[in-house]
Amino acid sequence: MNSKKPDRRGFLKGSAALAGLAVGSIPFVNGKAFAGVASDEPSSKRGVTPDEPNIEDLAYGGRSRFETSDRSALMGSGGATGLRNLTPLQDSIGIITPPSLHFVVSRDLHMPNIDPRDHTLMIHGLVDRPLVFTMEELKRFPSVSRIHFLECTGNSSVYQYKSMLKDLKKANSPELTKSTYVIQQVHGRASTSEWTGIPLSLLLKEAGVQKGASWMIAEGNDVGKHSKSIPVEKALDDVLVAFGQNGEALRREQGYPLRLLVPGWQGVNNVKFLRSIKLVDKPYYVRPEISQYTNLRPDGKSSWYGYQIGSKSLITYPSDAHHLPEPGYYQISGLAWCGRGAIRRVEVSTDNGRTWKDANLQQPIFRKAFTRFSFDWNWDGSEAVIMSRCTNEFGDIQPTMMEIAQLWGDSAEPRIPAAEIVKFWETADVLEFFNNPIQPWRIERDGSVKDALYSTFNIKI
Ligand SMILES: Nc1nc2c(c(=O)[nH]1)N[C@H]1C(S)=C(S)[C@@H](COP(=O)(O)O)O[C@H]1N2
Ligand SMILES: [Mo]
Repeated sequence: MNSKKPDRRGFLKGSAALAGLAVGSIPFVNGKAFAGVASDEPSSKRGVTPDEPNIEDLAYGGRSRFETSDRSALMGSGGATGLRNLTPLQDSIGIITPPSLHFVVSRDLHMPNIDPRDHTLMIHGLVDRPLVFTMEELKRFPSVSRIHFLECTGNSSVYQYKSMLKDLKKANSPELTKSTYVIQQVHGRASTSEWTGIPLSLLLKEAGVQKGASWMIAEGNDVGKHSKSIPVEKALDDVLVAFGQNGEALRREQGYPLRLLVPGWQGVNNVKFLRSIKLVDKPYYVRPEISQYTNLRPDGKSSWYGYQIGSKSLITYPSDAHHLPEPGYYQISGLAWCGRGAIRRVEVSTDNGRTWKDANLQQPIFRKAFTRFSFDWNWDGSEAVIMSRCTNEFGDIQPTMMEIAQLWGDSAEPRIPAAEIVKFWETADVLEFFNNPIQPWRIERDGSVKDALYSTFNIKI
């Protein structure tokens, strides 16, 4: 799955199109990689299986048994309760995350198994006509499909890195340590799907939002009744009441049969198993927006109500799950996204941030969705630090980890003095947010790839 060996002939044919690449001087992937298995071996040894699929394979298809990429379940909890299964971004292909690999964050260990015939959505509070919809009624409304990323508020935080170290220490398994990667464990709370649902604005129009209603409280039907305050302005803008994901019904772990999809906003807003929307005149200070999912400021207070995910990019290949077999040509590939709009530009540095060059962006580019970028690179075999940074359509540039602390909050909030940033992250036992740092990966001489960001903090667990 992680192997990215280009087919030699196909590659050479296409190589004329690679601008700026001195093709003649590149030691391409050498031929032995394609020698395959000696033909006198019995077919059973070559892994050849009978060609007849069984009826279950055809009724609802599964992947080839040779594909093993998965959402690891063990890591990432750091002792917190709930479900956390992380997208293997190291294996990501294109921009869409298959439902089976979409990350899962649920604050309950329980997961509702809802019969859609029993499920209803109530819209009430400050409305002219309180309404209750069955799933059947909801599906009669005109629906839309949109490609959007979903990212957990705490993705890519130093806290997640600490959690990973804690989990590994607890498990005390060298095997596990070897197969646990920063790209998945720290960054894997982000996925992109085509979501299908009804614009919430339509349903709110049906109910008639009253004048004083400035917020809505969305509530899910899980044991903990996960709830979130959301401004009506956003609700009327681009929020969906979604029942579909990548061409099929939502998966159970993604909130079957109905969830809120709040494009570009932190994951916590995207209430799964959605059963109630109450229009109100102020935020309700519910648990996930008060005691959790807020930033602790240096003055001990918490910064409250940050919503939008900033400009963010990440090289997914090569990353710390990969190994480069030899010097030569590699296509660096990665994902960029932003909660405010479309990605306009991605730059890549292969010399530890000294110089930057534009990457290619895969078209079409969707707003508030993963954008795939690629960059042709000839690795000369010496130690190299590679990284990407992106810019959105408004000119917002992805920051470094050091810059993030200074960007926190607005003028009303104290920023962390530059000299105290490192200490703050190393010692604060909080889940920090607005985590869109530039992620450097270090390629070592032996071809191994290491995280060159989180591991530089002196973290004691
Ligand atoms: N009902 C319910 N909705 C929920 C949650 C939850 O625990 N219960 N977790 C929230 C959080 S914190 C995140 S990051 C997203 C994750 O969505 P996913 O599991 O579909 O990836 O769902 C949000 N919606
Ligand atoms: Mo989350």
